[in-house]
Amino acid sequence: QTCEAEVLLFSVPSYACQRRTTLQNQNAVLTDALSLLAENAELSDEEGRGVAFRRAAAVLKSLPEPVTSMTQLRGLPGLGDHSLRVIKDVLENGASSEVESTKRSERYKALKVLTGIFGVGSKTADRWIRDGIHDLRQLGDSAHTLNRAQQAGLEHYDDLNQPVTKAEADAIGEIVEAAVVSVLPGARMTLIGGFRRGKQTGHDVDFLITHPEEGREVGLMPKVVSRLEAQGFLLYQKTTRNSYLESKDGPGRPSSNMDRFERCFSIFKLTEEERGGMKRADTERESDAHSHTSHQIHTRGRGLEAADEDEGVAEERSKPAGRKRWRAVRVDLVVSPISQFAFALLGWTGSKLFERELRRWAGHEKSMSLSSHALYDSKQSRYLRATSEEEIFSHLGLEFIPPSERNA
Ligand code: DCP
Ligand code: MG
Repeated sequence: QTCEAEVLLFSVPSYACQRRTTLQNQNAVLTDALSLLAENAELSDEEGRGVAFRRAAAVLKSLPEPVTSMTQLRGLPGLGDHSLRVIKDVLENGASSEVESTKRSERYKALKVLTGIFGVGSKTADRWIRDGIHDLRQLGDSAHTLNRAQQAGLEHYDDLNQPVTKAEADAIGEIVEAAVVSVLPGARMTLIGGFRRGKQTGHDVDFLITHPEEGREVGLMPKVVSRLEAQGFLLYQKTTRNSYLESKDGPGRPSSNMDRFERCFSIFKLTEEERGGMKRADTERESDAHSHTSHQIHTRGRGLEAADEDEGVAEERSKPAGRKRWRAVRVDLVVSPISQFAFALLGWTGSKLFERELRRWAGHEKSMSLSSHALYDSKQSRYLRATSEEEIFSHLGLEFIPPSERNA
């Protein structure tokens, strides 16, 4: 950092994978604004705009102090005109008019509600909106047929839109690990995704499974799934070799990087006993939009008991017999052969932007191609092996960034 006159200036390298980004975000007000615009762009299939806003937000997340004036942004990478306008608006007026009008727009609200259904991506949501469907009630009343994932998503809408806690992730981890080890002794399981980066909540729980002897992992996923199913833990599951599944990750998803692992998308049934008697009230509601729509389905009597608990009194009033004693949680399982484990671990730890930036760095700066399976060096025309994340960073000529500092 250099000091120029009275203004504190920051010095930030341009790729997120060159920076340490912890969860202690000093510029949350600004990054929330930019993230909302990024989300809106992604939901509207404007990938480029989405990435630009994500990059701008990530630069601000990496700063050690809150930004208080536009002059502090001089020389920072990744801040385009549009992002700068948004930041200026927030700094000068306390809020961005573009963000506020986006939040109020019917289209944004409808996209949020509809893509909040597991199995519904931006394209499906857009099609429905063009057919006049803006909320769950209209969807229910329409003649649209839902696929199996979407039906499960709708059925467990409230639960799946409530953040998963670390304690819940750990409880599920114990159950899944027991199933994994029982069908393949010696197999190992690692928590990946946001929880590995130290997040206290997430939208799902992600696990990576492998076995120290190459090849022993083959055929493991169906066995694990059968076991969990027999134990009554799965409300929904889809196991796939090709990971293409329409998801709210949308167009940003680099499916080519991920489509070769055995993967299982599931909805897990976590009972209160397994959660160790944790109360639902421990977790926060995610957004007003969701509570609002959940109320709509609730009043239509779709039997989403979760809504009762939010309202306290409603519980006694309408559901004397049974408070729901479990919750649904999205769980993703990935199986990797040990030879690819380090790449899978790095590729599935995130954040999404950090991953994107790693691949951009590899391609643009090193003429290499990085995926969740391998690292290919185009100059040497060969694959570079690695048995740890540290080795991969080293191949890439990057300083090692631990998971807790990959929260770009
Ligand atoms: N991933 C990725 N690109 C995507 C989707 C996923 O690189 N388009 C990788 C990085 C993610 C990881 O997979 O961190 C898990 O995906 P999630 O969508 O579960 O993301 P997180 O776990 O980071 O976030 P959340 O806390 O919302 O679950
Ligand atoms: Mg996750």
